[in-house]
Amino acid sequence: MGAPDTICALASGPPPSAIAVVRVSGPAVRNVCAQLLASGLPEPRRAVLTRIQDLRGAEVDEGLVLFSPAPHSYTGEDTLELYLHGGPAVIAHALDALTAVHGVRLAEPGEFTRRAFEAGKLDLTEAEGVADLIEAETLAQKSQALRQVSGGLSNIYNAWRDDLTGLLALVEVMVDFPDEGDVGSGAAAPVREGVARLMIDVEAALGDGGIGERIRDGFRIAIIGAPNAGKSTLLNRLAGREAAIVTARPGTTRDVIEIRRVLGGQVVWIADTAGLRETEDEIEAEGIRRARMTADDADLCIQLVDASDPVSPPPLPYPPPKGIRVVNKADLSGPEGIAPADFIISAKEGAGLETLEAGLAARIAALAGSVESPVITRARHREKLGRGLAALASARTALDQDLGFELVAEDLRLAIREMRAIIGEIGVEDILGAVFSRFCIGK
Ligand SMILES: Nc1nc2c(ncn2[C@@H]2O[C@H](COP(=O)(O)OP(=O)(O)O)[C@@H](O)[C@H]2O)c(=O)[nH]1
Ligand SMILES: [Mg+2]
Repeated sequence: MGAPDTICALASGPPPSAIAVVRVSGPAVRNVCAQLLASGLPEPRRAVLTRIQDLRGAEVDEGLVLFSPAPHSYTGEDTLELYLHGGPAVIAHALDALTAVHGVRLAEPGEFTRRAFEAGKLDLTEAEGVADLIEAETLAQKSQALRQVSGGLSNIYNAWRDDLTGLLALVEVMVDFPDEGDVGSGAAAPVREGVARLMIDVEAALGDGGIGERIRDGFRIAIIGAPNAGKSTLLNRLAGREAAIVTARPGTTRDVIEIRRVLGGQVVWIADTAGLRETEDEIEAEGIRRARMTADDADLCIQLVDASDPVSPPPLPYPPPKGIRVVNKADLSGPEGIAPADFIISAKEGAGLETLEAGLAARIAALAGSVESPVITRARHREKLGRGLAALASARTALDQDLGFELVAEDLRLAIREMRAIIGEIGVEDILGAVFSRFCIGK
């Protein structure tokens, strides 16, 4: 295997900006310094002000540079950072000058972090945390990502892996020396206890209501109700724009329309859905099927009722706290005509909207606060942890039914594999591309 390419990229935001940070990492960094910096190779980890030029000697800019020699850098390789004036022409000239040096090319998205992962600077959950931190929009997303970057999840998964490895060692002794001492139910007891204890912890992590994923990806609120109840009007109000088409004609909304906003300190997706009614129309029927799916999947479901509609609303299956009964078109009806509701609004005129928003925000905030530090922040973790739990359950069955320690050992090995896959110790090739390609370039 030859030396890896040296990569470079703009690491700061799009120009123009006050300062642009260009990052270079790899074995050619020392050449870059020798050929492009008037200062030559800067003293390690010291900001140095220098003229930067291209290979023909034309000035690129004057700015600070920072050299971090391997292995004490983000990527574990020799790394150079250039702090330039943040104009598009400066950045373009700098990247041209860098890539003209032998062995230097532009970086792929996430390639710096991928190198950090491959150098063992970060495990996979920490690298995922880096991506989440860069994309974090709410404080809740930020603190969850930061905890993940600093090993908050790795510590838990590592501890489970280590516990499992300890149990496996006990079981392997019993496989290897079945006739020695008091092997049998007595010797199996600590294994049985260990498996039971781990199952409780893993079940608790899996039973978190998906809060970690919701904080990261957004909570979900569905608006459901009869045609013409004013669902689309309410969505537009909550969006602050005309996201959905509003007409007096029932059955206008056929697909699920979602808007994204911050509510109660959390990212929230609010979905407008097709009105629930019996219909012969194939497209509308599909819309209604999607409406039910969206509602099933939602954390909160606004069940919208038209105060002026004498027809009784369709069955609304979600009890509180998920189901929130909202009566709309209060402007068309005297207070005496209004059925009991959690909120009474006029989506068209805006009455009661602030109270409704505050109520939704409080419910979302309560949901988000219901789990202190979620262990699972992505579907990837949930899937693997679920498989780990299944392997533990199988180990318990093998112990209970005395099916032999070989089987127990095999199940424990499976569970260990799942933990190691979560932190990226094994089986990562297929997912690495997926994880890192979603990073921005320069990270
Ligand atoms: N008077 C009154 N009309 C409303 C109110 N909300 C919606 N509408 C009207 O009811 C009709 C149906 O609204 P729309 O939002 O399309 O209902 P959807 O079918 O539930 O999405 C439209 O003509 C709206 O202008 C309201 O609060 N008061
Ligand atoms: Mg509609």
